[in-house]
Amino acid sequence: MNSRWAAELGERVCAFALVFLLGGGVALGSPKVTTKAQAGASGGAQQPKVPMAPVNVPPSQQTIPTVAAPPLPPVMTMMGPMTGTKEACEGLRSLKIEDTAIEAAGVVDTPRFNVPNSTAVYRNLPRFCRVVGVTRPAIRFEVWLPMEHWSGRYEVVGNGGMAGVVNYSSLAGGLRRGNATASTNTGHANLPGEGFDASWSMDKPELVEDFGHRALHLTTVNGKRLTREFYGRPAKHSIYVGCSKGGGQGLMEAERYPNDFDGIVAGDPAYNWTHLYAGAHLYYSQAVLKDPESYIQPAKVKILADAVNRACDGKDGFADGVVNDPFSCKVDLSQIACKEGEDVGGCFTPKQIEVVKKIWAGSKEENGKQFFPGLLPGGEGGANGWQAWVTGSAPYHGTHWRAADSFFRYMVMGDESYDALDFDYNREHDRKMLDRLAPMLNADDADLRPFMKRGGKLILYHGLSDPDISAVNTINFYQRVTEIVGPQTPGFARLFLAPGMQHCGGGPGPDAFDAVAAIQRWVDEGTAPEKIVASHYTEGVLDRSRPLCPYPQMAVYSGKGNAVEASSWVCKVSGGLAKK
Ligand SMILES: [Ca+2]
Repeated sequence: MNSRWAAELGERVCAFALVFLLGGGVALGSPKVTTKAQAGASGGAQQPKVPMAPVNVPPSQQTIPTVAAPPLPPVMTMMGPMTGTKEACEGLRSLKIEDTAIEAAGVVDTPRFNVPNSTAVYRNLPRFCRVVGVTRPAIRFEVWLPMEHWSGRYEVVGNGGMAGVVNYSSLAGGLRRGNATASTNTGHANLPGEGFDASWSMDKPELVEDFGHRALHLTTVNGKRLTREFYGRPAKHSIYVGCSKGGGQGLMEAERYPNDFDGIVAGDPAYNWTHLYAGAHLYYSQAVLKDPESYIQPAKVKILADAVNRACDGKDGFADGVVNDPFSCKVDLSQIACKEGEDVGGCFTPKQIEVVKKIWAGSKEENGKQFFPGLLPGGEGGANGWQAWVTGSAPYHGTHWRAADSFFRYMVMGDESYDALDFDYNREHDRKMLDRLAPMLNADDADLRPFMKRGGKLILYHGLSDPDISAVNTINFYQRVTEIVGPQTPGFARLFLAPGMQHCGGGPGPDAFDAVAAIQRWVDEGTAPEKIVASHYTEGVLDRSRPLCPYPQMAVYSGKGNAVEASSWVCKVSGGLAKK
């Protein structure tokens, strides 16, 4: 009953295209990274965590503004109050913004901030003016404005999962960079702790529109206005930073509102939303939940991960647990298949082998066209790997299923009793119900020429071991941009693939890197990133660094120097990407 798309069987042959390279030094012995992007769901437990936004910012960037502070203008504005002061902050309460109520505006003097209705606390914050507002109908937003040492920049941060909360973690990150920073809940509140909750969308198409693009755009515009009023001058530059849903929001902005930002960082982007939900979240779930025999017990994920590493880890020259080139990785799954009479607890049954093949192959339409790409081999293990997303701790606990279940029940079908396992994209009614959401949710128009022409810069990144959204999906987007824009593409848009990184962080590969500093340099100085150095920490200790390279290059060992240091690696086109 679940033959939605004919899954391609047969050996997984990773023959896409890519590559990376580069070298660069990272100071070994840096302090512990604390803002490694938080990858999604915890092992399919009851409360999956949503990938909150971005960010991979090294600790050095977290507490010290990266840019020397320009002097604040000691002038009275025509508006009255002194700019950048307590009075100016509190004066923002009376600012008139269309359809918007400013609920609060005041200075946060302590270095810590307690998140409302939460136990979360952010420390080591500089003094800031905190503005809280609501734009009709229910777009809640906050803007945090540094009281001193403003970088002159304006930053908007994105969301994770189904959003529904202001992203305080990323607000804190932007503030520490010295940026005036804004975040929105995208127009609805989620059920507490349920990051993929879509029940708010039931029969509320206007809220879906807000979630899809309107809330972030209006917050961007309104936050710019507040920034200008507070400092008495507009920001020199505006940037956007987000991962997952946040990455998709970044592409939505570049496509639909190209004048909003000078620079955009879009990580692991959920951009073709309806395809992602039907062709990945649901498709992978339909495979693993098809019948009790198809379910892969979480303890078996390690068997698969080990088989992948045996086949492909060492091919890049280093058996370090990271498959650098999943596009050249072929895994003979018969090696983990149960032998006659073997205890099935330690091997894969024929049905389980079929599930792995389906997930690697991805979903297809009836005509054979790829609907959404499959996951790449590598990095399946660990708490944020397949165990979190694909298998869950038990059937129906994987995050792919949790996401699909709520989305199809409430947003697609508007029927609380709907069972998403029954969805079939090849059935006309089902396809229509899904596709009607595409204009509101999808950001898959690869014609980024308006954004390029206004001088916009785009950094895309994606973890090659992402068990949520296949990195191939982002490669496909970048290739489409290149087809439209041509050889000028790297002059304004670059894609960095991160080997061994899972969803927005985590995994065996280096996952701590500062894409924000790279976009700021590109925007401020016009210097395009030739590489971005990524670091890997084990229990807070830096043990490896590696350059991330602009697609289609990949990092290749130079042949000299210590392989754990980024300076020993160069960026060049090779491996599976070179063959594409
Ligand atoms: Ca390796």
